[in-house]
Amino acid sequence: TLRDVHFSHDGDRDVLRGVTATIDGGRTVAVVGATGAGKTSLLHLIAGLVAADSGSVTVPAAGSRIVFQEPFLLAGSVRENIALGIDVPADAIEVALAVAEAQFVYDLPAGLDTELGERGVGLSGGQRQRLALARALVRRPAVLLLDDTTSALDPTTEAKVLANLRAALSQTTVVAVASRPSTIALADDVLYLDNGQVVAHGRHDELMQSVPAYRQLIEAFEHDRAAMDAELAEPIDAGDRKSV
Ligand code: TTP
Ligand code: MG
Repeated sequence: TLRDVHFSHDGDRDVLRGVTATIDGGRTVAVVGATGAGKTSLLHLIAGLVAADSGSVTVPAAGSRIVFQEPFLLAGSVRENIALGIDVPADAIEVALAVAEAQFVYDLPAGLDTELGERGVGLSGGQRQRLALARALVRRPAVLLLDDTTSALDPTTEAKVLANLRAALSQTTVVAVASRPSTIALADDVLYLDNGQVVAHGRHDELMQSVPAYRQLIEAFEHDRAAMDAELAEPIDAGDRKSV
């Protein structure tokens, strides 16, 4: 369980303005909002990466882990990239890879011993995201913070990962920034942020009914997603793809 009653400033401009939210332990909460609304800043606060200027952020003592949208890879083996310096039993790695739908690593030339990074094998965006998720999972987080972590996955794989997380981590609170409507609909609750403020907190279908601005945002996300899929049908440079 975590409770926030806080403000946060970046320099002289408030990024989060009087955010109050209680997230019950064990739930999956989607953080939804337009670009710049303060979603990443909110996760940074929960993770303790930044401090609130006023108000308070309370998280369970067991510690939280944040997985970023563009997960970094170190020059090192798959195993080293997952363990990142902690001692992880082999079966824990296996379980984490299964939950993250990252079994592709077993098909790499040397499996878990395959060297990654500049001198090694390169991974796709979706593969990196899944590996980064496995890295977070072996740390047995009490609160798992995902910042559009699964956005580069196809919708089917993304839905599988979320279902796995729910099954494997019934005690873990998951706070996930999400922009794909089908993903948002899977969360227990939605925290809708606009311009640094919590505008609504409730079930996705309820907010769709009762909060017109939320419904418009979701419709815009759907529209963007459709445009992206159409773009994918064209032979474009992969570098032109936006992440939503
Ligand atoms: P974010 O919290 O990054 O907004 P967001 O995560 O909702 O946006 P996106 O969907 O694009 O990821 O930013 C809110 C404001 O805070 C924005 O004006 C940028 C600013 N900001 C900083 O100045 N420093 C930081 O480290 C971060 C994370 C944000
Ligand atoms: Mg962000």
